[in-house]
Amino acid sequence: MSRVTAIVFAAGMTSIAVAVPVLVARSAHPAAHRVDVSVQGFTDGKVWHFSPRTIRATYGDTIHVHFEAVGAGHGFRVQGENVDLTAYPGMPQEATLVADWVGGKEFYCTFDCGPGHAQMSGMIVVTRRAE
Ligand SMILES: [Cu+2]
Repeated sequence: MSRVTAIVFAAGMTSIAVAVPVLVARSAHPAAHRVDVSVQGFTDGKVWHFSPRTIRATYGDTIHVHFEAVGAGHGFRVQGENVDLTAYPGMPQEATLVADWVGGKEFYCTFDCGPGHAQMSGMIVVTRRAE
């Protein structure tokens, strides 16, 4: 091995030695999580509401929604997302969506469940993933 070849080889090995730990450290960043949320739409005679009213996730998370209707049929649609469920008492529904935005997106009832129907909304709040 000539001296020049040895220097080039050494420089190459050094850059690999630097690059590999950086790449490993990068992939060790917190991975996206699965957020499981059980949402209930309530019609209890006085109050129409979702529980919880706020779903929190971090950017990139997969949100798995288990949606149950209590007291009457209820809908669960998420603004701008391909999620549109209708559940009836005893017949829960499931949906999965990826939190690929930062900020709030409203979810709301799409089933005419009674006088409190218009009050039935909530928010999915997605925060930035830490660098
Ligand atoms: Cu409704």
